[in-house]
Amino acid sequence: MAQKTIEVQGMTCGHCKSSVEGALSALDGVNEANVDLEANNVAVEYDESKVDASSMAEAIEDQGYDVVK
Ligand code: 9UX
Repeated sequence: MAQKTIEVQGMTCGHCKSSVEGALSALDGVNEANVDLEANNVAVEYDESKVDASSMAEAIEDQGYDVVK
């Protein structure tokens, strides 16, 4: 299982946190997603053989947030 911290802009409240965590968790291969609102990032634990960084970024952007690349 791989781990990665993705920087995300625009998450300000608990609902933002839930949206991003929910969108990532819905992807096949994502085991765990945990948003840190103060740090503006999301820590993900995922299976590299099933999901990659660009699909995770896309899922976050679909929720209306900007991923820092
Ligand atoms: Mo509350 Mo988070 O309006 O965008 S959902 S700040």
